[in-house]
Amino acid sequence: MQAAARAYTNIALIKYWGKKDEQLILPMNSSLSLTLNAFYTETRVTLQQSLSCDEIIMDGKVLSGHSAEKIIRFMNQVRDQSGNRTYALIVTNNHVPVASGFASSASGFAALAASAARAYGLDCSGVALSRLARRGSGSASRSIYGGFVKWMKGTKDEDSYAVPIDPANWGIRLVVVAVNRQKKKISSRLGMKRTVQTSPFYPIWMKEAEKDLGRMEQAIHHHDLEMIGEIAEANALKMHATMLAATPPFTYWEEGTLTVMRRAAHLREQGIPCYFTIDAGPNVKLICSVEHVDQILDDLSDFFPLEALITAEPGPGVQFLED
Ligand code: 2P0
Repeated sequence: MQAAARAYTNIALIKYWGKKDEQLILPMNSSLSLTLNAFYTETRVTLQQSLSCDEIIMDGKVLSGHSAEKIIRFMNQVRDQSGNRTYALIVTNNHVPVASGFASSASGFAALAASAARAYGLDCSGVALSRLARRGSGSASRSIYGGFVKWMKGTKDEDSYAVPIDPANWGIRLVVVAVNRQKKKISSRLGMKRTVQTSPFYPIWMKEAEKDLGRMEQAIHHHDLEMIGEIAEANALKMHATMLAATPPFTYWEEGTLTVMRRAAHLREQGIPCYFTIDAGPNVKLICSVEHVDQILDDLSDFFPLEALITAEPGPGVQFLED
């Protein structure tokens, strides 16, 4: 009647941007990510007969409002699937480096899916957990596994889930540059909806994303870091281009975002392979090889405080925690 799990966040190299089904969280395009060891969430779910609603404690504080509603909607699905109507105490803690600016729905819903599935006696296979995590947040479907992970868009609830494709244990690193830690004004959910509905670039994005995915799988297969970086950078730019063409237009980029993009180009001119990717926010992640991390940090430290620079290694998949 209780279970706990830890899940790590992931960064998409081929982005998920747009939903075909908002209720089931089925994506318009398949995506591919790298799970990271630097940021994780631990969640314990305890069923309690005495409760008249779910009680959620996040990072030591009682959670209310929109974030709580999202979790309660998710828990209602867990109760529907299990046939057990008991409410739960949900205690969740995010382990993110101070000042990183990261609060991740990917690690959050992956940890919640695993702990809730076990506590309510649901199927805890990788496929089942990935499908369940997806119902909380699309990117969470990928955090069930470690290393490089592909989320196959599928056509319905049953066949839209992630699969591991490579352990990523051959020296790839991500240098995360925290440009701004404020909560963003346009959520990913809203941003992708607006883009799907209004951006004339959106149909092109879907075609390009599928092409990029195929090429990325080849690059990963060959452990070709430069190819991985080039494809990831181009894919991120295409996703951000869809937003500039939306009505009303928007961008998540800030001045600091552009600074990091330019440093990546500069570092490449110096012969250091270093490529950026950017999610629905101003922060930038630089894809590189372990042997170039120090040179990259050295370059960036002229522009950003050291606490804004976090080096992440590939991380593992979801883990159940014992008492
Ligand atoms: C990704 N992002 O693939 C993309 C790239 C942001 C940009 O997945 O609405 O929080 O909960 O399914 O998973 C962020 O979107 O969105 C995201 P929902 P989610 O990582």
